[in-house]
Amino acid sequence: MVKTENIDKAYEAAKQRYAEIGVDTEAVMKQLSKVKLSLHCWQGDDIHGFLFPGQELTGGIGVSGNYPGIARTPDELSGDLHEALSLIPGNHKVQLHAIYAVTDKKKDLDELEPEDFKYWVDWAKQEKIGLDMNGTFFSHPKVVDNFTLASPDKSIRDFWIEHGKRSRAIANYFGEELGQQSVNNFWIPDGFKDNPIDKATPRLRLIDSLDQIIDKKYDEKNTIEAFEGKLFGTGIESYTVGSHEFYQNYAISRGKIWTIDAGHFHPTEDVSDKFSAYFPFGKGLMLHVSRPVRWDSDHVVIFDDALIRITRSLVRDNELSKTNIGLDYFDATINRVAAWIIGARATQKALLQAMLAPIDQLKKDELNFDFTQRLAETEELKSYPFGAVWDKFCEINNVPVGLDWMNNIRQYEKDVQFKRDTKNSVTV
Ligand code: RNT
Ligand code: ZN
Repeated sequence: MVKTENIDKAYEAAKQRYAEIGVDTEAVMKQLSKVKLSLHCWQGDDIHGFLFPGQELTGGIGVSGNYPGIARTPDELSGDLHEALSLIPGNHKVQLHAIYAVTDKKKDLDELEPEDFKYWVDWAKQEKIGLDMNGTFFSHPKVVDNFTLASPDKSIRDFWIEHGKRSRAIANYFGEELGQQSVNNFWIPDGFKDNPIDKATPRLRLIDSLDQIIDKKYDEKNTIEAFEGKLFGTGIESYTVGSHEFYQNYAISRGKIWTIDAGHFHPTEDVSDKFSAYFPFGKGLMLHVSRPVRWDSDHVVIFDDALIRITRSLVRDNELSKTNIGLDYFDATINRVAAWIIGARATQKALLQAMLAPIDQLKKDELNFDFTQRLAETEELKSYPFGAVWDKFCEINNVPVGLDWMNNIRQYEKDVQFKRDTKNSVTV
């Protein structure tokens, strides 16, 4: 166990060091406690959901690993989410996918209603958290030849349009019931493995489908739609209908939100450079914080350079209030609850480090073309004692400090996760 007196001593010293450069650690901790992360429910059960047991995962996304303790029921998944939330400082949100509906009779994606999510709303009320939404446009027989909303087949499009409309009614219900806006994220897997002849028409079909979905007006206090592009996916390497430019333009022209998934770009692209180019035109941003590794876009988020660049841009350019930060990755080679905690805590640490900087002073140096000062200062800042402030932040938010949260996980595995009968699991 990390000793309280050591946390406090280190924090007092850190507070002084930051005060010397004009940074108020108390104010920064307050600022950090206001940033909500949206935890992605699908990390807990390898994106299976509850609507279609045994359904194969499609859409070019894949989960590898078979660490014991996967959640198989709504109670197991919500219990695991509760465990994760209790080990992450602050108050957060959870993002659901349509396939996580809890229904008494079998229902298809074009039949879902708000009441099919009552289970989650009741749970969210207990947890005092908000819910975000995602339509599920994959892992379903009506994804035909990698096409959904942009399919040339009208009956396929109509099925998915209806699903999109239903997802909006559900997100609106989340907002109404929980008193905070529910972001409804749209990602579709449509595209071609090999070079298409016609790159234009599928995009026009997608616009038409999306326009039909968003036709009905909902109060934005309750819900707003976000649209997520991708460079490519496995199986659609040559052409993605919903590319980044497509959705950025779509979101701007329709007064909606653009989603940037940090794993969806070419590896040398700096995602953090995109926010300030978008915000003068766009209403808001949804982030899927993820970590690309070679061809995979969904490794567990860690405190790496790409993440630090993202949080620095959000903080320095004052974009946090217009940005919804969600997590999106899946790893079944490690404890799935720990995966949530590692990614969430890494994101918060990166935000904290970005906030612990004399930003106004740095901006002045830049305005004065004092690039020497700017570079020297930003380099020194990297080894300032932000870890001591992070520990204090955990302490005052009543979550374990340092690695202590792993004791909770080891206990939770023993008491809960390892007792689950994996023989009955749909992943076997
Ligand atoms: C896929 C997108 C999408 C999914 C989730 C499960 O490439 O990133 O956000 O990961 O909807
Ligand atoms: Zn994503």
